[in-house]
Amino acid sequence: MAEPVVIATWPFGKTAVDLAAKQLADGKAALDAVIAGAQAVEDDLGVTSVGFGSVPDRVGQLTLDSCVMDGKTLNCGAVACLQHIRSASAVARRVMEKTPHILLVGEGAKWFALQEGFKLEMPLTVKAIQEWYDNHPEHKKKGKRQDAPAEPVGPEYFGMPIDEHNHDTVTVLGLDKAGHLGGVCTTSGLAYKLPGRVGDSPLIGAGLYVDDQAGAAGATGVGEEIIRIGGSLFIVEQMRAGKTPQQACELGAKRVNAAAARRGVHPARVAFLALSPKGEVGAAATVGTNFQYAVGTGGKTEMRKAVEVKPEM
Ligand code: SD4
Repeated sequence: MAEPVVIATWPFGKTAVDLAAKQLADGKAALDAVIAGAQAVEDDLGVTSVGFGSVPDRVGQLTLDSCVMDGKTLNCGAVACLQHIRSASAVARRVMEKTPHILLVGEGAKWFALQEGFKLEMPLTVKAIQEWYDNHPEHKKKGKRQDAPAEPVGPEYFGMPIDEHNHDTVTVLGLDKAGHLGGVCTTSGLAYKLPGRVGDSPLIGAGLYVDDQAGAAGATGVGEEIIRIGGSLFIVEQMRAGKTPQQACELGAKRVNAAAARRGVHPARVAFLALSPKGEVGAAATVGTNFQYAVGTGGKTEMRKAVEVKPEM
């Protein structure tokens, strides 16, 4: 019997890990536990980058992206640009279970969710709308926001520095007592993104990949840079080839750096985390990401800070 382990991105990942770890200890399957954990973050209106209460896109619409994957069967499901439905990860799971497809988007994803009995809901909070208005690139006549980092790391995104205020995804990876891996990734994407923009988070192989025979990996950060290198699948394949999760994540961050160098730009903020079938954990990020993640095992949850991989000169 395996010792259960669960890991999740960012400080709010602790909420997910606490809940998922309890479920894993009770013998629940990894996929059930990680989705329950992710839903707790989606439901938290204080988190402005995952689920309801998040800061919306350029024109004020909140669109959600999510995917789930089961390491035992390689079954997976995803939704992108989902509007007015509370839990994107729950709908992604239904896509996996009830359809022959993997990814549903936009109106189609919403239609499917309604057929499945999900409710239409108003996703915006006053706090999110206020933050959206105050920091909207077109509303800020006087240049940079006051709290912008002195030297923003990574590309400016339509005039917004990519920092912890306008993105963050919860990715949760778990190993259950039966030795199976499960994973979920769920987000509102980048605040002020163009309408219709889809990041890495609902893309199997980019934001998430899970295979009992090799390991699980997930991502957070600027999705364009994660998609560009096929981030999560790359890391899982490194583990399949014998790398530890830590080595694999560092290679992933290195690859993001190398891809940026080929375009002559500074690497954007990107972070990876990974879990091996034996329960070993790894994480790495590009410089300036300040990536923290929660690890739950043996009845305890602890926060760790990821190694940052410097670009080669
Ligand atoms: C995206 N990867 O939509 C997501 C955003 C995120 O930390 O994770 N930010 O690009």
